[in-house]
Amino acid sequence: MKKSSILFITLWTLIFLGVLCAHSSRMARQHILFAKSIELRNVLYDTASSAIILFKDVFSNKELSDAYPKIDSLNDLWANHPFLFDKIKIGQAQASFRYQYVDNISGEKEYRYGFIDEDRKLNLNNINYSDLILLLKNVAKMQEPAALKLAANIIDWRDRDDIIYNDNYGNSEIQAYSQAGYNYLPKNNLYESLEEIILVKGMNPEIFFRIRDYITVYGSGRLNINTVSRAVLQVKVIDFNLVEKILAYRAGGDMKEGTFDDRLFSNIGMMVNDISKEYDLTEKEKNILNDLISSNCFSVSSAAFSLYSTSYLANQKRRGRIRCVLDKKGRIYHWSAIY
Ligand SMILES: [Ca+2]
Ligand SMILES: [Ca+2]
Repeated sequence: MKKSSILFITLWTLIFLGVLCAHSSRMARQHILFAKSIELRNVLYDTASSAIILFKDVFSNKELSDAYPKIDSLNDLWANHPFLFDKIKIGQAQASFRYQYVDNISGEKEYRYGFIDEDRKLNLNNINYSDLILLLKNVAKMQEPAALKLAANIIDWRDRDDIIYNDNYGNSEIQAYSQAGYNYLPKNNLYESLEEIILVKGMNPEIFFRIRDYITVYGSGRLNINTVSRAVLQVKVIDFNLVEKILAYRAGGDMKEGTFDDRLFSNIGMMVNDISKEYDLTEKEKNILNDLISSNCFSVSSAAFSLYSTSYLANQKRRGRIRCVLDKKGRIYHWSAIY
């Protein structure tokens, strides 16, 4: 009897100890995971700080060493420089400012290391109705009637009035949103983030994913002719041959973007002259360009830049990503982290 009760107590003690052990090892694991997520969060913050310092350095060096410091182009250091922007040491961790670039001449995709300028994209806060329709038709592959409606809705979101844009009957935005089952109204103010466009009536994730690389809410509101992408140029210029000539002029003899022989547009007023040195422009093409130049839609520099960074903790698979939009002075307009 005595023996069996000792056995009983021993068994229970063992079970208790076992449970205790399992519990504390689980606790310990949770502690380690928690510490690592704090570590990752710290690394992401440190990555953002390093990015801003590196970025400001690149531009202060550009002021000193670049023959055209006021011009931002695809062969600048900020656009692609693996030595500066890949495998950046941040304490025990490592970060990479990598993004996928599509060459506008060959259509080939490649990874580049650095920043993407926002002034190569159409600005949601000043894009006009006809450009929006073209963007939705060309890039989002929408049919004309649907593109017309959505373009109007995108403008209605930011315009101050409550009347549907370009509507013959002067129908109300408020009525349209409530009839479609939305429990909110158009903002009637400027877009502050890119994702805000998802709230617009008729917008869906599929359309958004197709156009998101070509639209922005940051930057000067003018298109940097040295960096603007083919799809955006096609919306703005329309004439296919003229788009080809602008891109070919920019890419230089090797017909590749972001290389040493790229040609810069240094003065918007000289664009027609510059292109004419390499390619014959028809009278129609010259008129198109001159109209665009006088509407003041182009510039030769960029005012905002995006960073996509992936950080890896040392010797681990854990990683986090940040997106950051900043200007040359290091002012941050947007910051988000994905753990
Ligand atoms: Ca409105
Ligand atoms: Ca080139």
